[in-house]
Amino acid sequence: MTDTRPTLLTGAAGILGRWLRPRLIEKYGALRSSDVVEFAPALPGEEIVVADLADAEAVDRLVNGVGRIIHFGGISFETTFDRILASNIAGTYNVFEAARRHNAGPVVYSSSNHAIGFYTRDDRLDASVTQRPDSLYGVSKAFGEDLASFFADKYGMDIACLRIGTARPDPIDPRHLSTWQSYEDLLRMIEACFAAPELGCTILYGVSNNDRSWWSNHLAPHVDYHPQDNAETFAAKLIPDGDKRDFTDPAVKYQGGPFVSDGYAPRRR
Ligand code: 15L
Repeated sequence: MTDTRPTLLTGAAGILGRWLRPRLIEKYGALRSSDVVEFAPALPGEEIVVADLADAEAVDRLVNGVGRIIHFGGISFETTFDRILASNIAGTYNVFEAARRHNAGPVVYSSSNHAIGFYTRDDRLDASVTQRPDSLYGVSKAFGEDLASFFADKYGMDIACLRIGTARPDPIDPRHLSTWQSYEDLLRMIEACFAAPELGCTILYGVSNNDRSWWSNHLAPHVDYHPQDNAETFAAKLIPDGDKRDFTDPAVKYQGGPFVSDGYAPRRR
């Protein structure tokens, strides 16, 4: 049966959130949009709620009464552990726990490729690989995935964790030839998650149909995702003379790119 409760989007003032809002309203109707910062104006069919995800009571009020949840809120870059702890670790726990209490969901959660960023560009990954986070930010996403697994196994919740590569209008860096996910394909992935008969805890790679992709979603056939875009269209522009980068540079060697090389200090024997 179709869920007529409003859909909740966290992180609604962010770049992805702003792009998604009108499209989610068009697809699912009433939308409750939330962020820690004020934003305006509300679109027709939209209710805006300013809430700090680290505040469990505020999140409880936010989640009360909603159906589908798109949890894209939190910090999306590397920063101090205190900030990551409040925003991403406590924040994601508060969202999942409120969803459990209020019988809300399914949940689509923005994990990140940085949960597996220490695999190299020669590795080919599916959802069965062990997490290899490349940053405290990546650790928080790995935690969110583990939390999703726990809530699915223990309480029967449906949560899709999207290991989003690089969601942006166009690829602008050679790394993006592997990691890019167009906004339209990201929306297709969200819709496919909500259309799935059951998710349990499903790990998906948020990536377009890139010739140079490192990632496969073959372990999630229950999510009918058919990406339409391919970063290869931009290859001639991004690497006109072929890929001449230094493949021993950690920012190139590892899938997480600059998140790996930031502060990188390998063991010396
Ligand atoms: C992410 O998880 C970040 O939020 C985003 O800003 C990009 O850096 C992206 O990963 C990426 O790896 O390109």
